[in-house]
Amino acid sequence: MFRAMMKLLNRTAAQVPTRKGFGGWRKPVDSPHMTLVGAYGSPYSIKMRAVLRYRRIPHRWVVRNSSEDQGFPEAPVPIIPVLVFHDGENGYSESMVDSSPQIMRLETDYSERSLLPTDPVVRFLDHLVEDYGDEWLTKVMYHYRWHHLYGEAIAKAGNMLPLMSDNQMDAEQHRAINEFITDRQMGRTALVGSTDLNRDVIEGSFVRLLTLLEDHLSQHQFLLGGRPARGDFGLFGQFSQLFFWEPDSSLIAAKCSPRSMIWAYQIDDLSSFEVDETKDWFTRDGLPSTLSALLCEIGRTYAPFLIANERALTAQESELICSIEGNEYRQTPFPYQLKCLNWIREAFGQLHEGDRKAVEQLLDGTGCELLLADPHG
Ligand SMILES: N[C@@H](CCC(=O)N[C@@H](CS)C(=O)NCC(=O)O)C(=O)O
Repeated sequence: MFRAMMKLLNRTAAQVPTRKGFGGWRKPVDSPHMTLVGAYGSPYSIKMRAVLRYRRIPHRWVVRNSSEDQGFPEAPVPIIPVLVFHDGENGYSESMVDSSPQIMRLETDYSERSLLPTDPVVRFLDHLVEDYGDEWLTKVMYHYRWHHLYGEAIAKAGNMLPLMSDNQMDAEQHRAINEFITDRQMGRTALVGSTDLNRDVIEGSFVRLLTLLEDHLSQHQFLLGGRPARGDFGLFGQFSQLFFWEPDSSLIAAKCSPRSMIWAYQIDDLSSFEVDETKDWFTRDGLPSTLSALLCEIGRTYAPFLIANERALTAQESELICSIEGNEYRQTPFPYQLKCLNWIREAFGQLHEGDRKAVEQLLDGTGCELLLADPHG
């Protein structure tokens, strides 16, 4: 074994057989349909890269501010990831932001390997799970990266994030950007809810989630059944950071839910996963109790938060206050998350009456039923 390895290592590049060398033929690489501009440390970017890989949509991955990040149409707001559509003639037709609308746009443009469960009721639940991942778990992610208690995590993120766009950056610039990013991000922890007051709520929700996922994943390959759905990617995006970057949360995850960590490695690149019609998504009549446990967790944390956020924004208050698991939770209200709540209500409103009834029954007692109530009705 050792000798075989040494032999391989000693070969010069010219001696290494290539596909061309064997057959005199090289398979053409599909020209990309789109470019995803993102960053390794951005949960939503890693989420979208995983979606493109699973859906087998030919794409380019470009790191924001790297030398390749040039000439793309400007996005409506300066956030990542940006999905840039190619026009088929070496140009670009459009740039769009926000991962959930990006996913839905891909659903209208491509039909193979869809992320939308066939049963409309389960499809609605999947929307809720994705949104919880995107908007609640991001608090957990930000907390374990930037909360003042986690010094090693802060040092790690500060050191690594600047290099993503230029790994040959000189030391002086590296130091300056490290300082800039660290100050800026630590100054924003309260904005997303990572404060001393909210610490128990945020950390408790992470551990409960891991525990229930461990149970779920011991029986099911994906969150919504035998093939991946939007919810898998929503949770995975934040987990890609919490599990594989942040030192403290990664240790907690390995201890509480090793299966979640392996599942996250799988979601990152499902390009070779074959969809098997006999292993489909769940249907409304076959939901396992472990999925209900996830819905209850969403109802314990994200639902009261969303409602309090709406209340505070409507009353033009500068702070939202709610009770989560008996603890007081406070944060500055967030207009984007009111949009999320309205998208949930819109999706619910678009269901046929029988499906709405089924969703109501399934969510009854989970805490998520709060989200369905029409505030004006
Ligand atoms: N709702 C967006 C969120 C995207 C987002 O917040 N991106 C962050 C990085 S992960 C960002 O670019 N923030 C801008 C900033 O920090 O200035 C999505 O689903 O993609």
